[in-house]
Amino acid sequence: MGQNDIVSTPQTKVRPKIEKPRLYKVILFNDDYTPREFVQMILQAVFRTGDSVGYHIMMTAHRKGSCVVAVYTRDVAETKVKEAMDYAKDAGFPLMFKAEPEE
Ligand code: TYC
Repeated sequence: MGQNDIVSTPQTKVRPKIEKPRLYKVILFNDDYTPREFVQMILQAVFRTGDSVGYHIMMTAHRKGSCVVAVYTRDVAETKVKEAMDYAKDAGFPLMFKAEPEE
């Protein structure tokens, strides 16, 4: 490089665009057949709600038709929905969960 060459620093910074992972809510739906205690057991075993939160989620679904259980990344939400519905199916109950993307 010659003595009079100008070395300029780049004016633009490279900022990689990092997208936040989309979150999925797990929704619990009411039905007329699954016992309340069984719903609570699933909420505690699969979604780690604890006693009191599990009871309130179950009762909200019972009274209003559905209730958001929790929010996860897509993989976790779908795995938990499958686990919960497999438990219910094995026990012969029609309990329904769905994973839906958040707006
Ligand atoms: N409705 C059910 C009953 O009376 C209990 C129940 C609650 C079922 C919530 C599903 O998501 C549910 N046995």
